Amino acid sequence: MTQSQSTRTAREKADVVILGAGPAGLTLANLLHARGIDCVVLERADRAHVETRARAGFLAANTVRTLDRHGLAEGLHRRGQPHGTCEFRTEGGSFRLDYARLGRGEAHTVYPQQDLVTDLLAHYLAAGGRIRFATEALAVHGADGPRPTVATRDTDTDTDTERDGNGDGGTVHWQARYVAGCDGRHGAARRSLPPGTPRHHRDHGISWLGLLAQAPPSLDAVGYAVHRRGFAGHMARTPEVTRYYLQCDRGTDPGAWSDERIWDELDTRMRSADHHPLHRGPIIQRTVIDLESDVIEPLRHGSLLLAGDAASLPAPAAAKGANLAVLEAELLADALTETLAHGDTGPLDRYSHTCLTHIWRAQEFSHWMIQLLHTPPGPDGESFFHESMRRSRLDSLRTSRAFQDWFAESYVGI
Ligand code: RFL
Repeated sequence: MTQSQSTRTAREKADVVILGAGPAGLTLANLLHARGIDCVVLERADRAHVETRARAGFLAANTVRTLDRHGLAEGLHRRGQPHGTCEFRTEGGSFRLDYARLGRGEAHTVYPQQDLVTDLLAHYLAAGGRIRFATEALAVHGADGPRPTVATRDTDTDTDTERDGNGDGGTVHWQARYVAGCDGRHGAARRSLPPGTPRHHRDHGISWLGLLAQAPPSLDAVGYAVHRRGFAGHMARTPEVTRYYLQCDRGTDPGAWSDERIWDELDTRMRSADHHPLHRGPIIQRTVIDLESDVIEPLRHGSLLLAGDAASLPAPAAAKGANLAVLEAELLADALTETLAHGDTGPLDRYSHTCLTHIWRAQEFSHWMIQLLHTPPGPDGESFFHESMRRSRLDSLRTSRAFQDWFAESYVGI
């Protein structure tokens, strides 16, 4: 470090330093703060960005129960919508599954992720919780010892309102007893893992155009269209905004898809002519999502613990990521509380193993959904084989009550 850098270096402290203000980081922060554990959240983006980042929407019954247990579900109950039906549209016809009446009889609640994050943040700040926006974690050092540090830098030197000073753009080193890596798959926590840490990764070779339309939902169900031109999906978000997906070629430029082309393609794959037309409106978000899955194993490296997308990325075909994030945040909060408040390190020692059991089940179902919904890229022969298996699976799903119960339990379960 040069002399000029060292003069701009400051030090701060918290027992638990949480990287990232997504569903994982903010759930964890709320729980720890409520139990009197000294913690701080460091978030790279500014508050407005965090509160408007549209991603998930389908929250599992277990997620709602978890948030309820800690008084964090008020907004969700006020504005979220219960949801328990999905509709498959295929070459051979369409069928519906009222999954909330199958399996364990559990439904989803549809509540946009940015609203959940806004609620969690408001609750945390109202309770006096500490957070630093526009603060990027660069690296976690010393995680193999009892005093890890996190090196950070300001990403917005003009906005000091959410920080306690240090607005000079210099480096701040946070000293902690534990660091919770909740900063997603491209965050500093993953980058700070020891070289050689196993990352089990699968690229499914499939891409989606992920779309948000300023238009009401077109059907009162999740829509899964299996079509020879590729998969198309429909998922409610709010009465005014609906999420759609279109399978597309890898490397597609989202800007090359006009609104009209998107709606025409959605109408074709969703077989609107056989049902009813989709409610059209301006496309307000279009991104290409390459379907990839990965799991870091173990989730604990000394005093650095991973949760949410930083721990495991399930491809979004089964709506598991935000649900796992909340589940892991609660497990981590319990484990850190036991350790820091009562000196019992047992739950922290078991944290990784406990989470991985849930993570691999979610990964397995997400993989199953990907195979159900897509024609994989590959030689014709393999595709024919896959097509036939997929048709057979859809048949089982349409006709077998036992299969439907399994589907419902896996679809909503976490
Ligand atoms: P997040 O939400 O990505 O938050 C991470 C936060 O960390 C910050 N950050 C940093 N901060 C400090 N220093 C750094 N170096 C940092 N690097 C990053 C980021 O700015 C951010 O604020 O992770 P978290 O909390 O683990 O939550 C995971 C969920 O966001 C994710 O799994 C879900 O969105 C996945 N997902 C869905 N999950 C569901 O359970 N149900 C759904 O319906 C659902 N739909 C979806 C989805 C993901 C999607 N995309 C974007 C692929 C739909 C889509 C389109």
